[in-house]
Amino acid sequence: MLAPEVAAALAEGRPVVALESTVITHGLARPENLAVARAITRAVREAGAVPAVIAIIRGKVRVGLEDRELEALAEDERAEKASLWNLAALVAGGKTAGTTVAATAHLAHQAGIAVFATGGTGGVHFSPFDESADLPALARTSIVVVSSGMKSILDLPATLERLETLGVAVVGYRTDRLPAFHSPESPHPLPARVDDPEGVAEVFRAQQALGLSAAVLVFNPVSEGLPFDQVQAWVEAANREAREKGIHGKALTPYLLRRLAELSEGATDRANRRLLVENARLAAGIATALAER
Ligand code: PSU
Ligand code: MN
Repeated sequence: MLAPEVAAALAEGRPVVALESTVITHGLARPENLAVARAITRAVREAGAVPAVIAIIRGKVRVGLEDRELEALAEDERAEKASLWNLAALVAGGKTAGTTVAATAHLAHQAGIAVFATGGTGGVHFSPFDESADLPALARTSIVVVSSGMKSILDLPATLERLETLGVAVVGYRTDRLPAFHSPESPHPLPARVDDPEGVAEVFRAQQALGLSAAVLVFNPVSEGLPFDQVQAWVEAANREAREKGIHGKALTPYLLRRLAELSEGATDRANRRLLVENARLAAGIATALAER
């Protein structure tokens, strides 16, 4: 299950960063997804940590993929999306799947990895009763998760309220407000702020010393993002179109992301790629800070 390189780093107390794979199988279009996946793993290495892409390959939990396995996963159009409600069945059935934040956080923690980078987490949708399993998973998994906010198609204030209810530790990285994925700033205030990787490591150590088992969710704003109001307007337009065309369920997110890319003439895709690399780099810094004591 553990790649030899990852196992060796963990055994020696060297920094390791877990990476989710639903962004590769479902979040980005082919063949751009492979280039981005490679850019993310490279960013982790350049920042001095070992990348561990987590995925389900033919029924096996894999923590750390070789480049040719990453390539096969990125090209696999039949790869499924593993969250917690189908993870065991995918493993038992010998399937191949990208893992969501919920599944990746669980598997990373099980493997002994303390830091995990993603683009955006799931959250509370506008349609009633559609809430990501990412939220309760973060509530019970002791791990640092670096993201640039929730997917821009979500109900942001409702998601923040839910994080508070669930007791997930939330910190802004060099920001007092919730970043909104493609956009570095929303109007929604955060409960805490840290300004360097060592500060995040201190919060995680305090969380553990307090006996709190929830994740520390670090919100890292994208460096060159899009204006918040502009992205919101595109999201509303794309949602309206999806309703008119009767698109819903599993097809909705890919449809919305593709429409956002079209409406923004590729700017949302560029921001997505940038924030994934930046989050990987920050996660490597946090993993290094945690390993240094
Ligand atoms: N954000 C994106 N694209 C994605 C995801 C998040 O911009 O593909 C993925 C993440 O893996 C996240 C998952 O954990 O979607 C949440 O899915 P759901 O809402 O079905 O739980
Ligand atoms: Mn859902």
